[in-house]
Amino acid sequence: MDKSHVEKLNWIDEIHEDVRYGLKAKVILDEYSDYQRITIIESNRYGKGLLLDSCWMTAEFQEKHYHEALVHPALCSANDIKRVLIIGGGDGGTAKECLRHKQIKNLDLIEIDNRVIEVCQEYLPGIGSYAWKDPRLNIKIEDGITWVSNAHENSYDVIIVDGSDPKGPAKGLFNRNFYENCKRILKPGGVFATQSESPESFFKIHIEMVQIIREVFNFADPLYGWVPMYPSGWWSWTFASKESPIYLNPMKERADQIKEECEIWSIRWQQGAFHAMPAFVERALEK
Ligand code: SPD
Repeated sequence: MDKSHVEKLNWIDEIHEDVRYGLKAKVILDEYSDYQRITIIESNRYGKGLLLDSCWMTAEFQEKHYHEALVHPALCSANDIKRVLIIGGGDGGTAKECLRHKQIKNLDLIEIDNRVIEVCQEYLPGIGSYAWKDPRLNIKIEDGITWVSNAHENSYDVIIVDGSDPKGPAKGLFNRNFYENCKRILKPGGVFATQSESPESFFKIHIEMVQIIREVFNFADPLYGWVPMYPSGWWSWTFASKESPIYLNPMKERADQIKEECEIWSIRWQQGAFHAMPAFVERALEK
């Protein structure tokens, strides 16, 4: 493949605590929605990508690292997966991975910013792909925090939080009240999943998130992987359940139906990723 089709590239950086995480790319859209700055870039290295408020969210050749890690540990382990909720996820990548599971009957996607969906459908159509046309997908343009506080108890088998970083419209997705509502609306035998930031770049946020989610649900564990374009490249996703850590044990028959199309996730990868906790993180979580 000719890797030099995008010409006149500039460095596009996410700047975080005196470090730059950058990619050579061309800006093809840069605008402000009612909630945030939305930027679409095109690069040779990772294809087209999305930034929100100047933070990397996803890119065509990076999205599987993030979305498979967020979705499949939960969907391969919850007792039932008929009714699934996504909070955020406006690029469609989380929905696409979910809908590979045939047992899902209803997938609610609650995105606060309609413009993110429109822009991703236009510029990054491969990330949501077939999900946008799947009749099981119900998109609601609403605040996810309000949605979980209004939803009936025991109404979802799996809840997946695919928000951005804890500032701007996603800030409320990182607090105890939000997690308590998620627990309330999660069915028995259900699994909660959230992206939980980088243990290197966002150490304090990461540790606090895992501790609070553990206190709220009783069982919660982070899984560690990588999304090279994110700050430090090292990322985490945290899974929780009310009765036992069922998310640690993916079901083989569920894995068998998705594994051929996975680039990162496998039962083997998941087992390693839950165990790949550095000693300093383990110590911090024990405090
Ligand atoms: N700093 C990046 C945090 C990423 C959160 N979600 C990304 C959206 C991908 N669907």
